[in-house]
Amino acid sequence: MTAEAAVACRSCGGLDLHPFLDLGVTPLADALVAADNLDAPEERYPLQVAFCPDCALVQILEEVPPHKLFVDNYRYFSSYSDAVLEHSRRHATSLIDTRRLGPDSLVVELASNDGYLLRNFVVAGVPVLGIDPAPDQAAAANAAGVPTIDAFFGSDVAETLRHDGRVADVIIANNVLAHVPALNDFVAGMAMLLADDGLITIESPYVRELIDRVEFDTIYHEHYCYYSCTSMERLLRRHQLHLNDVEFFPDLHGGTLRWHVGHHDDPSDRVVEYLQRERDAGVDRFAYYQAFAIRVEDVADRLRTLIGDLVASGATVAGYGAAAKGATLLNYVGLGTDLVSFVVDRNPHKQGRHMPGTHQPIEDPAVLGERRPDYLLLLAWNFAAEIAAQQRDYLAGGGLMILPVPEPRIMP
Ligand code: JHZ
Ligand code: ZN
Repeated sequence: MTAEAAVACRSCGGLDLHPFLDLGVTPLADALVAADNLDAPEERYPLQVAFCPDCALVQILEEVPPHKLFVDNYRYFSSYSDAVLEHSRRHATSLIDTRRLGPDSLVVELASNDGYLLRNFVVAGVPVLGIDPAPDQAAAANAAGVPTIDAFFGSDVAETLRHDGRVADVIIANNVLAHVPALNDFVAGMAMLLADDGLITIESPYVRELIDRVEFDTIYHEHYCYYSCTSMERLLRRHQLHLNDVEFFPDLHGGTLRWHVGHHDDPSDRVVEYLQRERDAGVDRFAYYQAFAIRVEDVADRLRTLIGDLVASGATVAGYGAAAKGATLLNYVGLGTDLVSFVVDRNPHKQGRHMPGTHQPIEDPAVLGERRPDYLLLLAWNFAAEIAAQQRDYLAGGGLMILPVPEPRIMP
């Protein structure tokens, strides 16, 4: 199966992309397989990561059409993670305070999913608009009282909204810029929709953490791009937008940055510091990425050996979290149902289906009580603390958890 292979950088258009990691030809990470479809061939696409020396953006070469990823096969609902809900509630509360938002304001969220974040503004009486292309999630948001347009955002949507007299005081773009192939059109749309004195906040996993903590499993076809402050700043500047502050959340999705962006140019000391530290570390040069493939292979080998040895000694292993990153991990490491027999996930939209490629059945976490696997491989390792707290009984009964990255180990 081949889709478009990108030859030009999605940000600067540079033609000198340097590949540094090849994860093979893999199924789409969220294309969970229905039980009656297990014999049908799955669509598979190359998964190769490259660095652009012209603007420092890390990106995959393949360009699977977004419709296939976010409309046909998307079962990710943000509301199934308590840590995400709490992080979002705090974000909303702080925006309401610092931006003095009220009944005359407008908060727009791009990729608003099931309304997990915007509902905090709704209860505070602040008008909101969600925009999300995933039909089931947009419908769930509307049903929950969060007005949501079911569409891909871009300059055309921004223009229509502007034409209707809608201007955003705050635009929130959490975990969406990684998911956008037409990056410049998307950022142009944000610039167009933002009020003169408005604020955009953007959250995305930090590429430095991906590299340093060997989070190779967060690479999949939905994630076209992987950001640093350097690449983000260069992208924004092209659209007369400015990076004015940056915050770091080390535990969120393996290390997330939140960038504060506006029409005016007023960088905080933190922005200046982050950019300087990235230059010092070489995040803007290819050498920084070159050894990554060897480290990924080493982690994969060790995880395969660890689980292979456990199973050979008679132990049973299941996976926790039918996460997109779980699909990359199982497929790249080569963990079939002979090694990891099933996966649990509390999202009912995922239960009853099977992991892409490796085909583990996805069950309700309640089955752990009866089936009691000896080990739980944390495919959603980013929620290790939340899962451990929730699985106290499993742990108290002698069950053990395995963390796959940054190096495979049995917890604690
Ligand atoms: P989770 C998602 O990636 C999707 P994924 C997306 N591509 C993205 O960019 C990142 O998030 C940021 C379940 N779970 O969130 C819920 C439990 O069952 O790490 C999820 O299915 N019980 C937009 O899919 C999965 O695990 C729990 O207690 O890699 C976690 O997936 C918790 C906390 C989660 O991301
Ligand atoms: Zn570039």
